[in-house]
Amino acid sequence: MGLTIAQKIIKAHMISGEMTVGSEVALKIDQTLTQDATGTMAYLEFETMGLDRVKTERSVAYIDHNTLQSGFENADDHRYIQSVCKKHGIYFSRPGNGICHQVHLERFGKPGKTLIGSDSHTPTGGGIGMLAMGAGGLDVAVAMGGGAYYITMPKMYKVNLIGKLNPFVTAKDISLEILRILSVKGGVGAIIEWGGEGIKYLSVPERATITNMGTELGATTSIFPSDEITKAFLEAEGRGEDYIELSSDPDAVYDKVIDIDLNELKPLIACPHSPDNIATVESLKGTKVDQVCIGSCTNSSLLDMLKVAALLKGKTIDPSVSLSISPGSKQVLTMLADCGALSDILASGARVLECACGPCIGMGFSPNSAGVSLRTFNRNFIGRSGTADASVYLVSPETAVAAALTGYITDPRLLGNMPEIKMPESFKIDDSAVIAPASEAEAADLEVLRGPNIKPFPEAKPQEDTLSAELVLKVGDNITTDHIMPAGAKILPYRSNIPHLSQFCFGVCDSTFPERAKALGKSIIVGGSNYGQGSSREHAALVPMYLGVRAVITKSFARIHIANLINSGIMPLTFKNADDYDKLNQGDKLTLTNVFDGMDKGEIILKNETTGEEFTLCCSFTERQKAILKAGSLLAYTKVGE
Ligand code: MIC
Ligand code: SF4
Repeated sequence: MGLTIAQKIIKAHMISGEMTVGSEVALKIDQTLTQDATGTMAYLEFETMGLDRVKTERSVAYIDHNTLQSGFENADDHRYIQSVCKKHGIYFSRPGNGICHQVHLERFGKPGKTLIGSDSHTPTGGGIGMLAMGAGGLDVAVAMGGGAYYITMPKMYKVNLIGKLNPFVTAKDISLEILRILSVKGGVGAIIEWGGEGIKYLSVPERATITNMGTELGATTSIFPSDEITKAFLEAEGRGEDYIELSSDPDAVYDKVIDIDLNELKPLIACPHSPDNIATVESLKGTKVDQVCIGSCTNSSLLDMLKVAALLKGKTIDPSVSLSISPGSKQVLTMLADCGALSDILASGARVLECACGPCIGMGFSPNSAGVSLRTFNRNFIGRSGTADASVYLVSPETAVAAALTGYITDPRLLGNMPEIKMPESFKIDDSAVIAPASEAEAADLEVLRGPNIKPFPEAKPQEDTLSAELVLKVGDNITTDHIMPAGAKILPYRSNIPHLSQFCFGVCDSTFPERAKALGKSIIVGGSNYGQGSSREHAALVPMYLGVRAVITKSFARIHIANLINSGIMPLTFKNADDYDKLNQGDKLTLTNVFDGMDKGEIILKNETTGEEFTLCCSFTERQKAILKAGSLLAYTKVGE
């Protein structure tokens, strides 16, 4: 039987396990990336495990999320990360050099290699044929130390692109179309391979937009073949030697095949507050817009920015709209400046922000009260922009420009002819903002610089055979890690200070949660389906653990979050019968007995002491996961194993 692209890479990197859907496989990881919002914790974990030099082929630490320095906290964390990188063999991409995924694609990614990153949009690397996955910081720390990365062997989906996109219809619209078809949980447990005739018209940045947003489907990752287009991109980056050809076998077998006819596709828009709440732009025409943001790891490539500049050239944005543009990398910004496109952007009245995540994670540029914001980003979860009552819509750069010019949601096809964009044959290469680590000999004497914002890890408690605890919080379907552990300018600087962060846990759902959970000392959370979707932030597990949460019971979980829960010693359990969800209420006293025996059997009995009812909960822990839960956390387990 033939293999898919992902199966070929998995096979070449498999340390143990079997390529049977649902079973655990351990993978050798070639490259890692971190960003600063998850990185500080990941490097603290790396140090705690007593690891010395990284064992990967390439590990890079990016500073792109917490670039707002309104106090000492972020600056101290940057300094910590820079010093830890120098000592332990990690390349350090300075603030201003760009968004991790954009820079990694430009400078470091390689087809056929494995990459894990402490950021959920790491699958951006799938645009050049990498097996690139988001992971919790602790898993990235382990991989940096040479340890395996464990995944549940996913199903294989194939999306065939038929035909060619019409003008003003873009890769972003393809991403929104697949979200319309599959929803935010439609990709859970699957790797999505993109193919068909239509891919030959898609450049690497366009492919990367699609694999980036595959994260919103809940997919393990998304991947394109590595072909002549990949080769041309790598050559333009001066990295022709990194190219290898990669495609699926003609007789590869897929669990699901979806066709998308590009000729039929229209400009699409994701409405508040979920990336799969899709409508056509046409159907929302005339909606007043207050703010437009162009950038983020989804749409900040040179190609995106040149299109935006060409559409803005000679025009002025509507006086009622505030427009921000964040180029994805220093390379993009420099090339925009060199060719004059940056002047066209500035002349239109846009505000140019630094090459960073910025508004995407609520680090500045929050909309006005009840404002409407159109963003080329990948997430529009409630409150993420920093304004609780804002309505955020996700669109392509072309649709964003149409709104900035008119002040209303406008079909970009009404902008006239799409100017022809010529991509340069080679990109401007300047890696001076990437600082190489010290040699092993020099590293021994180097000091790691820590600021006062770095607080000790919360101590995890081993799971017990009987768990009696109160149901402290009951939430619904599709709870994101932004609900569990919000981000934004006021909270993000405290990513290395769990006690401080804990005050904001579940703030958008119930601001009394932290206090109530702390008072109980031991508690259980109940959720609906796809619990923990979105960001990879392990803080969404570490903080509940700090607050005493011992188990989370749901209809289903998102992939990265379930791993983060186990790593933090919290038991993820699912209802055997989904209707039992309705039989539990906040405040109920719950007991799980014979937990250890139940872990082995895959079924644990839950007794609701308040109502007297009993239900069966399911779990499928591997031996390694059971040992982690019994030790209390992955860190404790790793130490025990020493
Ligand atoms: C996000 O887009 O939500 C983030 C911020 O990049 C996160 C990482 C984080 O929370 O630090 C992600 O996608 O994993
Ligand atoms: Fe940064 Fe936004 Fe991309 Fe997350 S989704 S990495 S916050 S640009």
